[in-house]
Amino acid sequence: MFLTIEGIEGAGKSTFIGLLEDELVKRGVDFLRTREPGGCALGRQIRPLLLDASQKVSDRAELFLFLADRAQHVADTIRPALERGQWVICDRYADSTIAYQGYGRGMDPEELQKLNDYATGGLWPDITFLLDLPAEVGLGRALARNGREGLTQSEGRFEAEALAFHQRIREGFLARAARWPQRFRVLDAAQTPDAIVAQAMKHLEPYL
Ligand code: T5A
Repeated sequence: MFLTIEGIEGAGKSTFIGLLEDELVKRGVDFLRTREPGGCALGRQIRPLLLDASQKVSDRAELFLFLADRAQHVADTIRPALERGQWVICDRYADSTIAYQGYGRGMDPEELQKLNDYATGGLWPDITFLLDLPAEVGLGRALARNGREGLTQSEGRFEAEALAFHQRIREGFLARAARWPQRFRVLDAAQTPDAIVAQAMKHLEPYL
């Protein structure tokens, strides 16, 4: 089972995955939690290049850094875990590239779909949970958290973008969910974390 979690900034993915892990442990599921960017050794070197707000990165360079991170992550981490029979729970994956670099930055989503196919060798998730909420709510949460944790400069390049950018990304995710309804499960991320996870577990019940 290859499970990805997607959403705009501050949608609550990390919080959600933490609670989901607890539920899966209770049910004896053998899983690997990972994330993008930065889910493998090479990716951990790429991640600061992408997220540091003081870096000036062109749109195309940004795209290919995310794709390089993903290609290596699939090869080193995701495929081996799936081949061992583990579930893989990945915080962001190819849908993020199409939402952020496509709908957010204005690159052609169809081209990005093909590039992701190439980078991943055609590996797409079995289920994608989209944590959906208004961009201003998510951004407000993310900025408050970054302020508390002092991440503004070193990991805040995307949070520093204008609200309209994040609204386009939300619309992009929702457009993808409408296009692939069998893969996507859209969860209302304005609920409490416990309520969101309870809803997700109902979707996973058939696979447990
Ligand atoms: N990106 C990534 C691309 O542009 N293209 C790509 O291909 C990929 C893979 C990654 C950045 O890179 C971009 C997207 C991102 O901008 P990141 O540091 O990994 O950066 O950041 P994010 O993935 O955005 O994750 P965040 O950590 O910012 O957000 P989360 O995980 O969604 O949110 P979380 O759980 O930390 O929660 C944020 C705050 O809200 C609270 C939490 O306590 C926390 O303070 N919260 C809630 N509050 C109320 N109700 C709830 N249900 C809540 N859930 C959490």
